[in-house]
Amino acid sequence: LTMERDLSMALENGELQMHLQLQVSQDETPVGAEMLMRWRRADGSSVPPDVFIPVAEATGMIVPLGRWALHQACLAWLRLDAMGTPLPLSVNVSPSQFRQPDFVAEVRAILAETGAPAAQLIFEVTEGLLIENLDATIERMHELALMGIRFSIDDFGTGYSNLAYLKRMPLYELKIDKSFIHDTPADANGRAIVQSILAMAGHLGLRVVAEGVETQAQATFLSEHGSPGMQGYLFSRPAPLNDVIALLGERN
Ligand code: G
Ligand code: G
Ligand code: G
Ligand code: MN
Ligand code: NA
Repeated sequence: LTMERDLSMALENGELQMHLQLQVSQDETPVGAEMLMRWRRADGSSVPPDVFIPVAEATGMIVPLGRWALHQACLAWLRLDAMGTPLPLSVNVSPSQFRQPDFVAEVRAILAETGAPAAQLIFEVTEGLLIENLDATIERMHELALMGIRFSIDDFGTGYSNLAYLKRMPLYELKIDKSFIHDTPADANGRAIVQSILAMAGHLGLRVVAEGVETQAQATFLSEHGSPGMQGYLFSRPAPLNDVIALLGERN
């Protein structure tokens, strides 16, 4: 496939870029940012990540891409810190990347090389990670957590339905999938699901981020039900680091 071949060249050709999307608290103070990979081909066309990430997963390209993304996240954190606006950064980690035998060693090496603090990184993993080798996965999460890395379950509510694993993992956060946020506040089932996740996370002592917040009505609903962190186009779109630095600078 052309995309497969092109993707394997994209990294060395400088066609990949990491964008950042701010996460905000109820008063719209930035509290973190998610690193999101973007691929713009030499001809100027963009390939959406929900198209190329699955290809990268299937071909094993996600391993070098994920390594590069983590390295970029560390560099981004250091630049934000140098500008006086340090923010915890969330990095998406694919299941096949997480399962690489040398994943922990690689994370350690990137942290050592860049000097970025592990405690400023949040690894977003999906429930798909929990389908296979649960014991080995949880053991590896604990190993990384001991280094200071924090963990978030991305797209929470859309995958694996067994909640028993939540108690066994060193978790920091749940990210409520944007499909549920989309259904608030208009839809009664949507409201019920979001309220239930917020209540459960509260009982488990987990931080929550609501994804895909696009309307003021959604933000108001969330503020009335526990004020989780919020991420979405209502507040800021994914953007290159320089744009995010400029935006944070304007606030100060
Ligand atoms: O960034 P949105 O803009 O379109 O991302 C679409 C999907 O691609 C999401 O599921 C997101 O988690 C995934 N994604 C974006 N960037 C990365 C990345 O750096 N690594 C991995 N594994 N997934 C990513
Ligand atoms: O990693 P994850 O699957 O959570 O990726 C987040 C995805 O959500 C990215 O594709 C990002 O571009 C997208 N996104 C961020 N904010 C919004 C939003 O307000 N609405 C929608 N529909 N998508 C969003
Ligand atoms: O901001 P970014 O270039 O990462 O946008 C990713 C996708 O999300 C694009 O398809 C873009 O058209 C769409 N998008 C950007 N801003 C908004 C928005 O405010 N609302 C919605 N629904 N989609 C948006
Ligand atoms: Mn994510
Ligand atoms: Na998500």
